[in-house]
Amino acid sequence: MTELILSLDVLDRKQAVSVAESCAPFIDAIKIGYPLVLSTGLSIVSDLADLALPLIADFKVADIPNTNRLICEAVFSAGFDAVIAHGFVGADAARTCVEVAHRHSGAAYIVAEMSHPGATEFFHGGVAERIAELAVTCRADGIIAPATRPERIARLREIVGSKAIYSPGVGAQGGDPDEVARLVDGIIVGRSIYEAENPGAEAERLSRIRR
Ligand code: 3DU
Repeated sequence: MTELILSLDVLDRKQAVSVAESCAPFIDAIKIGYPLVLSTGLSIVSDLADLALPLIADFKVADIPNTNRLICEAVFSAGFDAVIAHGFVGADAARTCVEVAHRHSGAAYIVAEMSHPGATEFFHGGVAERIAELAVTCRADGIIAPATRPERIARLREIVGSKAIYSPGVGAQGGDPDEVARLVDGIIVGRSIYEAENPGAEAERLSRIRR
């Protein structure tokens, strides 16, 4: 069944914990990025630990191999279960993230193509395909692909095969959860859930339409 991943991009610790608690019965993981961590510090990881859900660090790691290694070591030491890294930095840098993740029994996902309109400025002409190939070569656990362009997900699926595809861009960015859920292993949803009047109810609704 397609997973539902909550993208917890709120800035307030109490709100983050409350949204996560209300959604917990209906979601498979929580994705945390710079907005929340820069607002609350890494202690938000222990605040969410009781929910016993995998925590994915969406830091889109994109540096030289040594710096990627230092970042990913800090991510897993903080208690995260997975990290998201960019692939455009090249195989050596991306592979470092995968190696650190696996050493910590965690997972690493590589951004193959992004979901916003401006992404097409550089993610075209086979770039995303090459990054998806890199993700396979580097033994990443999966890729991130855009829910706003289902035809691109289908193309990238041809390259990564049974590797996981997680897809942001559902809801607020225009992606259709029904259409995308059929193509991917997990949909990543932020604003549609945490800005809803009742985030738990919205998470439950999305959990019912996923395949
Ligand atoms: O648009 P939403 O509010 O559902 O949030 C989507 C999340 O996924 C957000 O954290 C964003 O930074 C992340 N993301 C994308 O939206 C698109 C990408 O290509 C990669 C990550």
